[in-house]
Amino acid sequence: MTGAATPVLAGMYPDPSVCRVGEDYYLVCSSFEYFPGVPVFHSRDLVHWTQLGNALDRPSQLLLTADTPSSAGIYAPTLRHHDGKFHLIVTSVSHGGGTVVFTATDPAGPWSDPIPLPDVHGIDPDLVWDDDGTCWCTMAGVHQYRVDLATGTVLGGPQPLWSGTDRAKAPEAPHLYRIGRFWYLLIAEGGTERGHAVSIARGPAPDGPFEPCPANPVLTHRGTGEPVQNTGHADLVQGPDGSWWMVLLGVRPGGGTPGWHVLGRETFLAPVRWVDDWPVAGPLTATPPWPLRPGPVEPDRDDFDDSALRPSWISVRDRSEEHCTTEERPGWLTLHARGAGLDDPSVVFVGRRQQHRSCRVRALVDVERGSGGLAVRLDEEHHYEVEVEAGSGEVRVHVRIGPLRTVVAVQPVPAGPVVLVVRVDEARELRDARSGPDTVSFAVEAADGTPTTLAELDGRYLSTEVAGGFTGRVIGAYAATGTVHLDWIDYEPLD
Ligand code: 6LW
Repeated sequence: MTGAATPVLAGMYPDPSVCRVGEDYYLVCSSFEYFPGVPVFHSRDLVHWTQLGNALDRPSQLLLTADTPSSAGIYAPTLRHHDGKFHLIVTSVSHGGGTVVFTATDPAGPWSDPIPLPDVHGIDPDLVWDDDGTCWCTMAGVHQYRVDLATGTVLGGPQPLWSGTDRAKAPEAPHLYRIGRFWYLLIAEGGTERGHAVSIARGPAPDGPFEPCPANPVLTHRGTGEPVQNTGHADLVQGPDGSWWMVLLGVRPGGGTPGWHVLGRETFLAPVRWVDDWPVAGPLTATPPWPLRPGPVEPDRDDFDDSALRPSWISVRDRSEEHCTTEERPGWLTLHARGAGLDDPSVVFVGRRQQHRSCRVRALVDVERGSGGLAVRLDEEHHYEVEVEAGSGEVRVHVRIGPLRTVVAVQPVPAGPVVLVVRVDEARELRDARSGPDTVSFAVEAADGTPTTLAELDGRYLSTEVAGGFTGRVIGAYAATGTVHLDWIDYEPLD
């Protein structure tokens, strides 16, 4: 049975971890080189998610510098609620960050300063407590520690645990649960690419011994025609009706072969039923059997009338008031460049995840001096942008694909504010097996709103398969030199 191709959290929201507190659900994702980091969501139905904030929203929590490679930074989190407090554990894979815990009484924040666990090594940390209060921290690999979170010290371990199916690579994303009479160890294996899978084992205690499920993997789309691929990295949770579900990551490749995914790894939902105390998972769905309870949704337009930026806006590695402010020109977002464009890790950029296969982003941009505009970013080596250069009175479309840099369009543009447009159109008809996933086009609007298309570009070069790494597209405004003001920015789904 082919599952739904609808994520419950579209766009680059990978490595989901979910926990339930009463009728409320909370979910967090990896955030890599982006600041603020670790988006925190709330839901009442596991389908509609409203972003509450970002757990790591100040430099003392999140060390990202120009030396932090793209797709490094903050890897897979686990979110758990214990003894009246939320616990978030992540791996900061750069600058010796290692395993770090944050706590909060309110998931909307503020979150604590980091509690490092310097002797806990690896990625994909999981937390669980047993009945006597012992805290078990299980890592990709799979190995396990007993830890004291208050002091960040290791009380025992590391000890190896069941590490997945013979010959399967990358046993990771472990999560431990006490369900009924068993302790269950859920893992991802096969790697986060097309071979990704979810497998499980069970045992009498949090440290095993574990026996693998005879039906492993309990969920995978490898080798299938499913529109969602790379499914894995799951976390289990009980639905409002007491049934069991999992959130997990997947991708939606587009185009011909081998397929390119541009939105990053997204979060999907799947039912779990129990047979002989083993889970049977799938198919993916976005319509669980209980009444849906949509929460507040961000409007398509942001006119920057609030002093604080919405939590969905992310920047590359940091965001200081000196370079990014809504105070300087009330009702506008002002970006002061560091003199670095999108090829540089310290570019001044404010963007949001592309969440739809087809969409249009428009912004009223006033390049007071210098240069800047609207960009579609995968990383420093893969981005397309439409840029106004105030000195020359020109608008240009820049293309960066790996070692190649070029300008594909140049056109005069009147001084003062101008509407710039980025449009992404999913490839509906494939020319042949080599067709890319979409077209990314750029335009500038005349004063009467008439758009002039400047360039139409193949979107495959802004995909994870081409760029590599773990992220997906982010669309937003940047200042390469000088000062750029934005009056408003619209994100319009066209799916
Ligand atoms: C994450 C690992 C993975 O730590 O990719 O999906 C890594 N699997 O579990 C980065 O997202």
